[in-house]
Amino acid sequence: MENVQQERIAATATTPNMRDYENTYASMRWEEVEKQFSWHETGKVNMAYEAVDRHVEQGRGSKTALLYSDASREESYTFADIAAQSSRFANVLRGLGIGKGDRVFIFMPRTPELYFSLMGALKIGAVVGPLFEAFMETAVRDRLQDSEAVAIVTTPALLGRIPRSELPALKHVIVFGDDVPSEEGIVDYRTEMAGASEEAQIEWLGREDGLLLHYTSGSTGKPKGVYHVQNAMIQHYYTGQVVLDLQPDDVYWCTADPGWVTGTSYGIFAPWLNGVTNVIRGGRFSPQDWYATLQKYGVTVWYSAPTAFRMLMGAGDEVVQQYDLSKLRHVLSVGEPLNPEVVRWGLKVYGHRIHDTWWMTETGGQLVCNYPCMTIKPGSMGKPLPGIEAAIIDDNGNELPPNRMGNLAIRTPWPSMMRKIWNNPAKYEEYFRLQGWYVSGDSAYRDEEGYFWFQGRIDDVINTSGERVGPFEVESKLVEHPAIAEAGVIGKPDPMRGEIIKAFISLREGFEPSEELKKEIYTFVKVGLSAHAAPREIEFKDKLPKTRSGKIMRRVLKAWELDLPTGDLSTIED
Ligand code: 6R9
Repeated sequence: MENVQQERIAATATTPNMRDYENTYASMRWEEVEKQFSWHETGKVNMAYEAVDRHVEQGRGSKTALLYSDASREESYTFADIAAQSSRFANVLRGLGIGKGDRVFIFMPRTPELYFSLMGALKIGAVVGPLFEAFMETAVRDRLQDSEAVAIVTTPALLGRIPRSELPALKHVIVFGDDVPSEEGIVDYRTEMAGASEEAQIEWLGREDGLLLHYTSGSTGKPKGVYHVQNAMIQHYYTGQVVLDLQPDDVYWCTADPGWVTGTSYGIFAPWLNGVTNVIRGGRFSPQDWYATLQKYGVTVWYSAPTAFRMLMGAGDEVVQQYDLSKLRHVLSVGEPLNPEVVRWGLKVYGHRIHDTWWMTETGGQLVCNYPCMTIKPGSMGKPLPGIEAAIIDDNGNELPPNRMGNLAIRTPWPSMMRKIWNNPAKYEEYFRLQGWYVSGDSAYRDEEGYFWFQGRIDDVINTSGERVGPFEVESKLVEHPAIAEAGVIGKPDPMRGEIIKAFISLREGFEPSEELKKEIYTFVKVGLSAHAAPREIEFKDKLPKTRSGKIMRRVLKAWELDLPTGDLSTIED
C-alpha cells in the first residue's frame, strides 16, 4: 500500500485539555479519569446523576443545559430544570411498576421531552433503547420483540407503528402530544408528568449495570442489540475533554439523533458529564437552518457527519457568508470516511479544520481521532485515543507493519466497550475471536507516523448518509413484496450520501419489469422499513448469483455494478 497523502494541516492552537498528543498518550491512566465519578467515594453510580443532578448539587443548577429549537418551539432549560423533569418522569415510570434493568424504549422526534424521558428512565436504572423516528412497523417490532421492552415513549403520530398485539412484553405505551387515545395500556405523558413529584430517588447502580441498548445492523440476521453499561461514562467524559475539547463556557452542538449512538454518547452524555450547554435542533436538515442555529446560539464546538458536510458543501460557499459563525472554535465529524476535499473546504469556508473521529456503536465511544493539538492529514481518521491501543492485524491476530491493509482492531478492554449482544452471545464472541483484540469489521492501514487510514467494511454493511443499513434487513423486506422472488442489496458509491442502496431483483412468474414497479418497490420498503433503507436504484435480473447454500453473493453484485473482477466463484450455484 502506498501512502500518497502527504498533505498536512498543522494545529493552530494548543488547548488546556491536551497540549501534546504523544505525552498525553504516554501518561494516560483510566484510573485517574475514574476519580471524577461518585463510585470513587460510594462504590455506586448513575449516569443521570453524573450528567445532570450532580451539577445541581455542586451549585451549577442555574447553568443552561439545553437550548432547543425547531420550526414551532424555542426553549431553554437549566441543569436544575432537566433534573426536575427527569425526576418527574422517573416517578411516572416507577408508578407503572418499572424498575432497574427493565428495557424502556424511546420512539419520538427530537424534542425536549425525548431528553427528559431518556434521563428519567436512566434515573430508575432502566436500560434505554432509543429508536429513530423514521422507523416503520417491522423495524420497531424486531427491536421491541428481541429486547422484550416493557414500555415505550412515543407520540400520537408514531403510535400506529407499534404493533402491540405482537408484543406481549410491552405493557405501557406513554404518549406525548395532543389527542392521546384513552385505551388500556396507553398513558398520557402530560397528565402523568403534571401529577408527578420533582423529587425522585436515584437508583444507585454498579459500574456494570445497564445503560443503553442500541440496535445496529449486521450483514446477516436481524439487527443486533448492542448493550452498554454505566462504566461507559468514563470514556464519554474523557473524550468530551480531549476529543471534543469541551471547556466550561462552550456551547456545543452534536447534530445526531439519539437513535444513532452518536446522538446518545455525544449528543447527551459527553457534554452533560462535562457540564456543558448542549444545543438540540429538531426537524429536518436544511443548510440555512443549520447555519442559523450555529449563529443564534453562538455554537463553539460542532460535531456532525461527512454526509451533512457534503450537503453543506453542495449548498455553496455564499450561504456560509450570510451567517456569523465567528464563535465556532472546533469542528468534528463521524460516521463515514471524511473526504479530504471536505476538510479543505471546511478550512476555506469556516476557517477551521474538520476533525475526523472513528468509532462504532459497539465501541460506545471515540477510539481513533484527530485532536486539536495534532497535525491533520486529510483523509486519515487520526491516532488512537490516549488509553487505547489500536492496531492493524491479519486474520490470525498478528500485527501488521505500517502501510499494510488489514483488520482495524482494538486491544480489549476499554471503558465504553459493549458488554453483550442482547440474546446473542455467539455474535458477541465473534468480535473477540482473536485473543486480546476487538475486531471492528473495518479494514484500514496505519502509516509510519501512526496515522490510521480507513479502507472499507470487511463485511458488506451499507453506510448511506451515515446510517448503517444491513443488506439482509432490506432484502427481507423486499421479498415480502408480491412481485419479488429474490433480492440482493449492495451499497453503491454516491458522491452525496457516501453510498446509496441498490437492489438487484428477480421477479416472480407473471410479473414484468417496469419503471412503475420500481417506484412501487421503493415505496414498499420506505413505508415498511424506513426511508433510509429504501433502494434508490433497482435493477431487474432473471437470476441472482448465489452460493450453494443459498446465500446471495453480494460481492458479485458489487463487482457487476462497479465493473470489477468477481473474484472466487467456486461456491456459486451455477
Ligand atoms: C459512530 C458510528 C460504525 C461504522 C464503522 C465504519 C464507519 C464510522 C468513521 C467510519 C470511516 C470514520 N465509520 N466513523 N468510517 N471514517 N471516521 O458511526 O457508529 O453507526 O455503528 O457505524 O461506520 O465502517 O465500522 P456506527
